[in-house]
Amino acid sequence: MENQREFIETKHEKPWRYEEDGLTVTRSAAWTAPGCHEGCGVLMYTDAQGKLVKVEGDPEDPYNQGRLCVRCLDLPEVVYSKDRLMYPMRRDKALRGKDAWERISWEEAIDEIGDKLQETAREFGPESVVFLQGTGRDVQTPIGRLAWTYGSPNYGCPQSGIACYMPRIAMCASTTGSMWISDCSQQFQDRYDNPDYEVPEVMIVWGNYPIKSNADGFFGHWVIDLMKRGTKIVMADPRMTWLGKRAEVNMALRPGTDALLAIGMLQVIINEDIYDHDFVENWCYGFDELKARVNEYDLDDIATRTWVPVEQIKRAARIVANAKSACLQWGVAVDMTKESFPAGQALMAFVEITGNIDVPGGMMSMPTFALSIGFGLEHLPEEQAKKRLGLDRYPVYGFGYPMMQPDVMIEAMETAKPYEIRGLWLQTTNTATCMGADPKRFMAAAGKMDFIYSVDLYMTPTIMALADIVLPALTFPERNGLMQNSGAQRGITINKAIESLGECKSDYEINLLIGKKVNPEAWPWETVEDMLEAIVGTTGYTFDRLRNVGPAYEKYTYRKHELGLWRPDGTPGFNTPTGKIELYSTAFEACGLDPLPYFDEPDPGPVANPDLLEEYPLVMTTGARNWSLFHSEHRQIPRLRAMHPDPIVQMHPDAVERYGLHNGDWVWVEAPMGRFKRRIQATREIIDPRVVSTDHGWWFPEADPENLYDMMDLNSNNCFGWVPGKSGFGANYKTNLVKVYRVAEGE
Ligand SMILES: Nc1nc2c(c(=O)[nH]1)N[C@H]1C(S)=C(S)[C@@H](COP(=O)(O)OP(=O)(O)OC[C@H]3O[C@@H](n4cnc5c(=O)[nH]c(N)nc54)[C@H](O)[C@@H]3O)O[C@H]1N2
Ligand SMILES: Nc1nc2c(c(=O)[nH]1)N[C@H]1C(S)=C(S)[C@@H](COP(=O)(O)OP(=O)(O)OC[C@H]3O[C@@H](n4cnc5c(=O)[nH]c(N)nc54)[C@H](O)[C@@H]3O)O[C@H]1N2
Ligand SMILES: [Mo]
Repeated sequence: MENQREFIETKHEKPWRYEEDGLTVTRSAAWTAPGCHEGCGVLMYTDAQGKLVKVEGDPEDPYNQGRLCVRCLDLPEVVYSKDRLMYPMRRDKALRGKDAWERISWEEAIDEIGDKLQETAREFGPESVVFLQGTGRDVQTPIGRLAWTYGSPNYGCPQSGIACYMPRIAMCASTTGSMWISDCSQQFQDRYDNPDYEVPEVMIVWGNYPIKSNADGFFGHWVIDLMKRGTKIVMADPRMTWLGKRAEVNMALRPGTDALLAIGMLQVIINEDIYDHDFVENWCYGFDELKARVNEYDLDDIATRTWVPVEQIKRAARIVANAKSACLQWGVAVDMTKESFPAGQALMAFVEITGNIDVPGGMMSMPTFALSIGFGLEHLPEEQAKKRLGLDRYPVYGFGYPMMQPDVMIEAMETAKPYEIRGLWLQTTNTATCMGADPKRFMAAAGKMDFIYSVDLYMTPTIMALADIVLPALTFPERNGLMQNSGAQRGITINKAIESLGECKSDYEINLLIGKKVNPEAWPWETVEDMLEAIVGTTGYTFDRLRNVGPAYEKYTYRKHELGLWRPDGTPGFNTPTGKIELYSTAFEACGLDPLPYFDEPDPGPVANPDLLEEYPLVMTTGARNWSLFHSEHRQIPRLRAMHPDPIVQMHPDAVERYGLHNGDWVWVEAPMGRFKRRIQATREIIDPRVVSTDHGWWFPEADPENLYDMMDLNSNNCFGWVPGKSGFGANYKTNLVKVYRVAEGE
């Protein structure tokens, strides 16, 4: 196969497996399970019995350079947890919600699933089965493949508006032809020492807390590396944080007003004429329209609504625009505002009109190493592809990622329109506890399904409530795998260090077994290793070679638009209809959407619903990540749980006092739609007295399974409906109106 790609490899002193002080060390990459977005280089230490005893960061890996988070350091507790699922189990459909599982063999499980899928395809069409995953994990590759090779176009995430990363990706892809991330030298094997690299003068950290979340292939400690090298931080976060304290400015905006604040900053940058004229004239489309649009807003009104003083908005805008280089490190808060597209557009415009695209220390494009999302899509017949849920209502879903629209999915489950949905495949998602909005509605809709199958490591409230068969998956030390997508920038193998526990199988193997039942031609491999070889082979590597020389970095070229490297015809520019970065989006216009950034007041919110304020006086944001828990995971891991033992709601001490409450009280947090329990964590000045911030994904694995481990009382998503933005992307998971009151005795 022709392969013109150029890779730079990592030099290792030792082979990928070696002996040290009586232990065997296996070099690998840490990616799920347990959940994580990273692929940090790790060294796994096993003893003479083959037991995993210790995990350390790999100092030779350029990505994390020896550093590692607590969830990896505590990996042996996760791998050997007594709560892990150990064999396949089945439950009578009539007993959903009851702890009435029977152990079955793999053969029975795979036969039953395979037969049911085939029968359903014959009777209702394969589109009647929906294949759902949670957040991005390396094992998502075979999930999409299973859906498409079965013939279903309905693969995706059960999260309203796919309000995680996809809105940013879809927006960037539509307006620039690529996805852009902060340049922290992660694309270079020699990192900060690379001669082409320059440290950004300013990093804008917006709706993201990278130090704790390390999201989407971005290692949070890079921000600190950069600060040590002189980078200044400009932040927008309703809470004051460790990083916020060290920033030039932290704009403590009202949750959900991101688009408005960004429009305010753009107005300053444009009206003070501190943007990059040259870049705008040569490479951007629609600047005059953008200028006119942002000037429709009044800066004083922006300050009043966002709660950020005019002087602070001006200061932040000037720091960004006057910097030699600036990058945008943005997070899920941008997707979790319902109108996430215009919010993202306004934010990207900072780095676009200041000429920070594809320059050192600015925004870099995100290449992938090998085949990732879309692996197997060619097997989906065209007439099936057209049936993807949501394509007709939200045509922008036709650009880029082939995922179905989840809010249309839940409607289809309820109404059988545009066609019947008969079954769910849940792999790597605890939907009712975490990803889905309005768990009552999701569970009622799922209750109508003819069958629900799930693959997980642990019993979860979702599986206990809904599944008919559950299959036990492997953690990453027990299997091989490949880091290939996310913000990876590099290829690296995941290497098995220990034998698998119980009867658990890897997600890849499970899908290979089922794939062979439903479409054997599309799953020609005998083993998972053959499949991985096929994937890695598209780069010219073999698995074994990559294991020895990885991570392998594809040569990165800056200023690709000047060199004609984006467009299929080789002319300079970007891969968009106008050949330029579209500040005014012709793609959105073609889809009937507003082509320019705008702001819609969050609803419920204090400005949209002043009538609600008397009863629900506080603005709530949710989900800010903590060190030891990944979404709904890790609650059953003693040391990690000890770091964050209870679900919390953070409140300013004045607010705690105003409502007659105390630090540590158990309270109900109640929105117009529903309520959930939390413990008060009274903060100092880190949070505005008008705002509360709470964590998500809670259940108590120690509680009664048949009460769904108390999940319904603990679920912050009782307060959020399935209500996406106008584009079908984005949902308000991070803004609502609530009241807080003490839990009564016995409740
Ligand atoms: N209110 C509120 N809700 C939110 C958020 C928020 O900020 N606020 N954040 C949202 C976001 S951004 C996301 S991405 C979603 C995440 O939602 P999910 O991805 O659904 O997250 P989890 O609840 O951790 O569910 C993952 C399940 O997969 C299992 N698992 C982990 N690794 C593997 C694996 O390798 N194989 C298999 N088979 N199973 C595995 C875990 O044990 C767990 O039960 O939650 C969303 N929910
Ligand atoms: N430990 C751990 N790491 C994780 C996860 C996890 O569950 N645990 N989840 C992973 C996943 S799937 C994701 S998507 C990422 C998400 O990770 P991030 O993108 O970092 O998102 P959050 O931690 O939810 O919130 C980041 C910051 O946004 C602030 N914020 C809250 N509301 C708003 C708002 O309206 N506007 C603005 N500008 N800021 C706001 C919060 O105060 C918080 O400090 O983390 C990933 N990493
Ligand atoms: Mo996410």
